[in-house]
Amino acid sequence: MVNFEAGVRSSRLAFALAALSTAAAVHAQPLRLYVDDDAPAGGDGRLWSRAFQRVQDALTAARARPDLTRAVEIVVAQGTYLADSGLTASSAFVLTSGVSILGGFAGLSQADPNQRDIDQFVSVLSGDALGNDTMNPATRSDNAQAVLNFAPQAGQVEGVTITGGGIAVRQTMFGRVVLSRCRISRNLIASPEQTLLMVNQATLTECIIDGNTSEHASLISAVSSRLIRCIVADNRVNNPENRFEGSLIRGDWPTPTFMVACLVASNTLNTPQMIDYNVQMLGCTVVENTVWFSLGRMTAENCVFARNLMGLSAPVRRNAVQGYVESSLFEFESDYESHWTQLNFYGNPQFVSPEGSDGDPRTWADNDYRLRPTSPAIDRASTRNVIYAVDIKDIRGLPPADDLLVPNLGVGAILYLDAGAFEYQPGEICIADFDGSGAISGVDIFAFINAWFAGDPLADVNRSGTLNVLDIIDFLNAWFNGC
Ligand SMILES: [Ca+2]
Ligand SMILES: [Ca+2]
Ligand SMILES: [Ca+2]
Ligand SMILES: [Ca+2]
Repeated sequence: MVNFEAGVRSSRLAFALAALSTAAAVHAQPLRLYVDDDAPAGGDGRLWSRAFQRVQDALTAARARPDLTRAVEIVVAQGTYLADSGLTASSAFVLTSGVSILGGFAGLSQADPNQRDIDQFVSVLSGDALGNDTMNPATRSDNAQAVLNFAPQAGQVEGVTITGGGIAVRQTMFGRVVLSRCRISRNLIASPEQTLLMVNQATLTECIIDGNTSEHASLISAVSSRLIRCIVADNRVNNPENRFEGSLIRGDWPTPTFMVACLVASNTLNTPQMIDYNVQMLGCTVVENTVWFSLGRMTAENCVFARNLMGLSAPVRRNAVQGYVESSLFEFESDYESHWTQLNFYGNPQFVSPEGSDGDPRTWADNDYRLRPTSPAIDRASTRNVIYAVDIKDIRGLPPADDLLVPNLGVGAILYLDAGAFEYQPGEICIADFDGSGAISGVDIFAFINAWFAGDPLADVNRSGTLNVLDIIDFLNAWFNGC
């Protein structure tokens, strides 16, 4: 009996799988629906010239398609696409089964509407129904409660800017969020029940989360999720009522949330921790953040922690981490409060230009957190974590590189991975560009000489471990040769 039933089940399963694979073979190409706010009215979305004007109309058409086994890609031209009004308790854009949204297309404004560049052709999905948002909460009363919602079996969202939340991205139960190359920006969370991301088992790849504010305990709730090669910068958690709770990002037990090759910069948190509740950071650069007590109760491997401020009333430069920390660079030796640590090291990470061209370290976008060739973070990280069996790339997508001038002090399968989110590529930084401006000028000579007389390790340009006259000769040789 048992065997018979098992046989029936497996033959049904085989039949179902065969039917599915046939359907997949027939409809290998997803159905494309086009959206462009510059399109003439009345389009059916089947061509650029007949594009829908609104993303909502494409989502409705996708839901009504006769063949639900066929995936749909909603292709969105540059422009700002606002929520419908009256959605203050629901979501502006709901992805249903098999439906994806791809932004960053030129659309009808260009000769080739299929031209795609997500930085040049910005497609904005906004929860702001009236298009009147400022950071004043009163301008948000018309906004949809959430901008994007992933229903079960939804596809992915790639190359759009998500703004005008409250909640920027959430999922219906059993929905699963997949975002790539998206920017989640200038959302304002005013309710204690909401967070910017309310996700479980989400995957965010190469996304930028910046300029968002939460008035309450935590900004992002991402349980059992992965943030890969993402930037989390210039966000605020004000949390005026309870300094003893909340964070920038929180996961949950039992399955950790991974942050891999991410930059976490210039966030300001009136909370005790920044990263909290079962988050594992690998190969991240954590810099220039302000937090009340610690950078987080987390597991960290191969990270760089530097230039962070702690204590909001009288902040001190300190980079404390609580948790297990391995093969990471700390600015100061006293910087972790961990119970378990090994193979960590200390010192100035020697970023190329931590202030950037505007001279202001707090404005992150122009700052250059790549490593100088003299950085102590080069060629000494650990690749023992199982996540590295799959993929090792830095935030730019570059693989580990072996600098032959630096001994390989790492542990694991690869001995020359660097700590931090930016893998130093031998030769990419010229030692003569001493101020990291990207150009070589007389300013670099003054900057170098000042550093040399000050005994700054940055002036050890030939990496001998000591400052001496050979560094001056090597610097001037590089300067006169233009590198
Ligand atoms: Ca508004
Ligand atoms: Ca700057
Ligand atoms: Ca390396
Ligand atoms: Ca090496």
